[in-house]
Amino acid sequence: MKKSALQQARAAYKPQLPIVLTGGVKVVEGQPTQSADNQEEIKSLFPNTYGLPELRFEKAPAEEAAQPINVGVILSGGQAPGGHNVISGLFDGIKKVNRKSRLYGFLMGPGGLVDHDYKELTSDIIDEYRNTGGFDIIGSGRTKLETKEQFDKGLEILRKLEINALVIIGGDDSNTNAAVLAEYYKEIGAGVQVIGVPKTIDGDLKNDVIETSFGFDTATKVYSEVIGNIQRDCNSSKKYWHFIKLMGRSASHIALECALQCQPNVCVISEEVESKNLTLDQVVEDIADAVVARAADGNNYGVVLIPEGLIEFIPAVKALIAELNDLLAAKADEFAAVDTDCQREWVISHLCEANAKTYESLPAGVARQLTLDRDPHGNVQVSLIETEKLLSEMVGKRLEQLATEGKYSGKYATMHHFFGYEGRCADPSNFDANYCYALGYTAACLIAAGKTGYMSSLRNLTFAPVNWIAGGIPITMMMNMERRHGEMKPVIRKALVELDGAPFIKFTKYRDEWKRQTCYTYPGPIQYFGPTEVCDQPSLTLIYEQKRRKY
Ligand code: FBP
Repeated sequence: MKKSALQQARAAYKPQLPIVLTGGVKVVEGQPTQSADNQEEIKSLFPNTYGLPELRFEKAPAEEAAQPINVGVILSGGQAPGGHNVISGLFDGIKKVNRKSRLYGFLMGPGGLVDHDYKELTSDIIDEYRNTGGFDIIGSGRTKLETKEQFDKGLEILRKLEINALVIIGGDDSNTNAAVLAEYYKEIGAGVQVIGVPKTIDGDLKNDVIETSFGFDTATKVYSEVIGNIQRDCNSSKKYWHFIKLMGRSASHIALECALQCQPNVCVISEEVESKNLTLDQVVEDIADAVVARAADGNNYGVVLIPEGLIEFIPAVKALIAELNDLLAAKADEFAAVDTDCQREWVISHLCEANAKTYESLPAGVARQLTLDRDPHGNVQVSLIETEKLLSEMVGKRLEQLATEGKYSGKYATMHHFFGYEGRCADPSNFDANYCYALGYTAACLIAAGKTGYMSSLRNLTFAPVNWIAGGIPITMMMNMERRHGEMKPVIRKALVELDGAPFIKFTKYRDEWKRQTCYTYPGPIQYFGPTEVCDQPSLTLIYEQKRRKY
């Protein structure tokens, strides 16, 4: 396959490992842990893997293990830059334990395990994918691993290939499944360990012990580059308001990071909308304010960032979605049998009065999207809702009204964008290339230490990689009980933007200035070669959250 000049140069990049992982390691155990909430329920659901201690690796003399370890790996859910480096770190890690160790990749996500669809990943294959973006080495998928039948079917192939451990690279839902699988295999004495790796561009798989998920850094840098380019274009022609929707599912971490990087005129943060109990009209009013104020200064242009999950956070819509989730779970067959043209009426007639009213008030396309298929984890597919168009149209209507009242006399022309898929498979930034390789290598060390039910962890991430702290975090420690598909389930708690957190506070300090004035910054493309302050900066979110100096 023909390789670009950058691909060739990047193939030679050697990810930096934390110093503790450069020889042999020994495990240091911390105190027993507790789940994030609902401790009694989680403990009873995970009797074999609850309460495990946090683990930290320390340097020890290197020696080859007597037995090879065979490992299976699964890429689960949406793509995130750096997945290939997790796999190459895992490969190098298990080969370091014993050179006869083997790595098998299950194809197209968790479904590959159940369907026995796999390929062995040899050094020739791995070398083709080092430091590249994408998940194409084995593909990814969103099959939810949840039933005993699936686990048992998976065990058949794991036994056949003499696999000792399975590594699941995924987001909060996939790591929840990793914990359930680890518990089940431990309970039945299957002799298969399960280790999770925190992946998602959305940045919502993080907590006190997991500093960030991989892929967030690269994806937000890609989006910030293009937002910066749009801002420059907008500031040159001075004739459009650009409405840019950004991926990120429920949480607004991506939008917030891009706002900190680019200083747009407006950035809506869903978590704030929810906490202030704002209606859609109030969100529109706030954007219209910016348009009016800038028009008064002669600036009929601007940039608005919108997180893709916004609609779910408008309290009235949130209540509607919760009822729809339960309704569609309970009456799935009845709903499916209703003629498409009559589905709207069917839904309205089955909702409580308040939710029926909200449903009727939404534009038909948006309302319909809320009733369409969830992903296998029960999430509304928010990336399919065109919130950027919805908001820009509503702002347009509000401006017409203000014009008739003599309060606005500017010009309002709009452009719409959705940035999501553009960033998910970019070549990983140096940060993600190093982080991912170290996550994979750490997973190999956890397996070699005989651990199961753990998530691979690196901390101290705002420092240079040599100083990162490697170890394992019990997955049950991150869990609580939540309602899914109409039932209470144990899940990893999703990290939303904290309104008292440092990144949001930083944003609120400057946003009024950015709203009226033109304060755009232009982050430019990711740089792989050059001075460290250009190439190796972690995300601003991570820097502000860790409240530490840049390195
Ligand atoms: P994960 O949560 O699996 O990492 O996926 C993230 C994401 O990119 C979201 O930001 C987006 O809403 C969703 O995937 C899109 O899903 P799909 O790839 O199935 O279109």
